Amino acid sequence: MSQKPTEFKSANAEAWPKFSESSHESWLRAAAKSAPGGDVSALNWKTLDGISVKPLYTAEDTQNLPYANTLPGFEPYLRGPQATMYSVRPWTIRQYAGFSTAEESNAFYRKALAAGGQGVSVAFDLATHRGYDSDHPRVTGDVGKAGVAIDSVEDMKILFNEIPLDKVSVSMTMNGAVLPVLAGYVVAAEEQGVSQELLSGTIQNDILKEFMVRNTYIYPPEPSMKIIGDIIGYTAKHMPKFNSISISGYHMQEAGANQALELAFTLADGKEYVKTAIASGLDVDAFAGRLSFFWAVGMNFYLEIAKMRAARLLWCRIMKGFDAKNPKSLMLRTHSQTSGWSLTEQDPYNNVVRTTIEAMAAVFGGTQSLHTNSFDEAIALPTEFSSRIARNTQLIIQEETHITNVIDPWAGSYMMESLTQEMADKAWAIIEEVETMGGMTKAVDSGWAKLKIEAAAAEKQARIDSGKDVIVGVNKYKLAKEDPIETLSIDNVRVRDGQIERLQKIKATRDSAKVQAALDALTASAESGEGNLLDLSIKAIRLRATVGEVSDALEKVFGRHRADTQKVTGVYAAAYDDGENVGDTMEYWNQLKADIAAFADKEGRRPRVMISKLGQDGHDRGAKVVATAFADLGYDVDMGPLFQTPEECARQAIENDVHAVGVSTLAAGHKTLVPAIIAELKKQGADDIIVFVGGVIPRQDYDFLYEAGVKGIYGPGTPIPVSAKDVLEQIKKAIG
Ligand code: MLC
Ligand code: 5AD
Repeated sequence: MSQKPTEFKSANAEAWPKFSESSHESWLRAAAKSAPGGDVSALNWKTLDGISVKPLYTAEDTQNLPYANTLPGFEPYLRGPQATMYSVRPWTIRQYAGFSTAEESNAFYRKALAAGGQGVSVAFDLATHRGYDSDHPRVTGDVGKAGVAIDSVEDMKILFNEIPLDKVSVSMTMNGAVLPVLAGYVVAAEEQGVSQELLSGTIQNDILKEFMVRNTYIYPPEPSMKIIGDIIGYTAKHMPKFNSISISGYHMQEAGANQALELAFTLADGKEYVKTAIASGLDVDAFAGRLSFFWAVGMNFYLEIAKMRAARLLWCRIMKGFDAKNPKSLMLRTHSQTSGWSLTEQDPYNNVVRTTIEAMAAVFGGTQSLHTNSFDEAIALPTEFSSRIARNTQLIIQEETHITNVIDPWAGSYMMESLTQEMADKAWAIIEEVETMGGMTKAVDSGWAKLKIEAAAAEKQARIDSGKDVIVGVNKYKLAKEDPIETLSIDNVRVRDGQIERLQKIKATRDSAKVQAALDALTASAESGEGNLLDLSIKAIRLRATVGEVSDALEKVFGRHRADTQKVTGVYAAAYDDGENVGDTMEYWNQLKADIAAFADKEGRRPRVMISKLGQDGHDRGAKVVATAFADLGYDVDMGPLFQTPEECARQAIENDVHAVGVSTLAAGHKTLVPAIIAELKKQGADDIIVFVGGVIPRQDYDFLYEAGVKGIYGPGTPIPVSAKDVLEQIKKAIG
């Protein structure tokens, strides 16, 4: 298409000279002169979603887009749910935080609110997520580590002390133990003098993605969906300002999903929750206005903005399909968080820059609420200093840049409007694929959805390890020497002791008979399906039943979910096998494969490793990717199930006669759990099995782990072939 002759008009039109005309054809000829091999199509960037992004977009690309001319605050809400968006009220600065005790977390929240934070967002420890009280033997390594330890409403009251719950909105990231935790919040507010109908906030309550990626489920899918139905029903009736769910794609992207997959699976999850609530007898417009969403925003700047715009378009389309009439039911509102996965342990101050870029994409995408990560993310939980920089990143965007003055500023960009449509089309095709499988519950149950994400993760990792994708400071521009940074460290023995003491006090002072009756009522309701489980949980929590007790009362009927551990094969190797852009890493890869084959010849069997996850840490992206890559290299790989105790892990390792156990740790439990597995192997007579560790481990802890007997530590950013080679050497040494 020929571009219109450029006729410049302005107040002083006379001053402009005539410019010569251009056409797309003449641009192609000009571009071919500098394009590699004279081929302009070689400049297309093929994204992992399968979208081909061109180097140049023109008016022609947007000519036929049906939704490009809509307005914010109107269907299909592509340009934002509010008519005025940030020009009247910017997004909520809502920083996710929680660690150690309720006292310490409360002090942190209050300081953050005083310094510019605008909402609260609670991170619970893994014991709480999985419905265990702090005194449970399975959680000794987890109490107070990755979040705050909460056992009862007494802890909840401390957590929100002097935070006015009728004014400050609170998000709680809770999915497994969602009933006792939400109940605890309601009762804590009540005892603060704030009644339920005034509570504004959000509970994550998104169990489907837990079965795919985040893994803090308790019960199997079916009763878990019943719980969600009860929460949506209860909040629709009694808590009109409270968002009953935060349907989350965040963790999918963190686990490796590309943007189209994240978008499609999340909206498909949303559809499933709507169906569940309707099936429980609710009218769609009675609850759908309080469904909210949650995206990850990573380093794919354009794609992330397009994804967020496409999401609103598609959700409106989906909700029309349910015959929703209330505008609130049709508009997608979302929280966003910058990507934790994109941050590096190496040269960590670079992460401030990455987070800023990602935050800008979230804001251009029209988020309602935002968490910006701290730069020490890949090493430990944020310190007060790193949290301040993260919060200030948002304050600077809100108050210094004037970005908030214009609504949906990317609208009308040839590129952005085209990408938005392409992203919507890609995601819609996946949503339809899920639909033909019978919906997301089925796609999750069969393991299909999880494997799709894991394959994408392995593909991405191989692209980085082979140098095809650049990460500054990790696989290019590496520092010769890394200076250590200060990190937050939590004394979890002290936290656990304190929690146990408080639990004993509560149990000694409450009316035990009444508590038992309330717990029995919960068990009976789980059995019969009669009554509302949130209503009954509130009654039990009011009487000082604990999080663990409420969870157990339901587990008696529902059981505890155990996931299969499937793994993908071949995807990692594929990045090397095509031989493209892998440079000298190819040689390393081939040599290592030959070494492993030689080991097998000599020993009569392949080197065998067990990749394991200990304690309640369910982040298994790394473990899965490592297992895939090791297997592709020629190792025999066993995958331990999630949530093993050191004792169970040692037993499985011995039964399978492995040479090595590799512990993947991302939830700060390493100082407790790693020495424990080494001791268990010894105790069970197998100290010839070597132990190596990978994941998020502060440098300061390396010596401690080596002294405990660990043979290799592989932090974030270690190319897998490098760790695989080292493990092979260590195994050879151990065999002698
Ligand atoms: C906003 N409002 C406006 C307006 N902008 N009114 C008029 N004009 C405008 N321009 C109104 C809204 O309608 C609303 O009122 C009120 O202001 C608040 O705005 P909001 O946009 O709804 O913001 P907020 O309350 O912050 O809610 C955002 C949300 C919510 C809907 C996305 O669900 C939320 O806060 N989610 C956070 C989730 C979260 O933090 N998760 C952390 C996960 S971490 P009204 O009356 O209409 O409500 C995690 C990590 C891990 O998961 O794995 O551990
Ligand atoms: N405090 C602050 N941020 C946390 N995250 C997880 N736990 C905490 C916590 N206790 C953040 C990290 C991680 C993401 C899932 O949430 O950014 O990548």
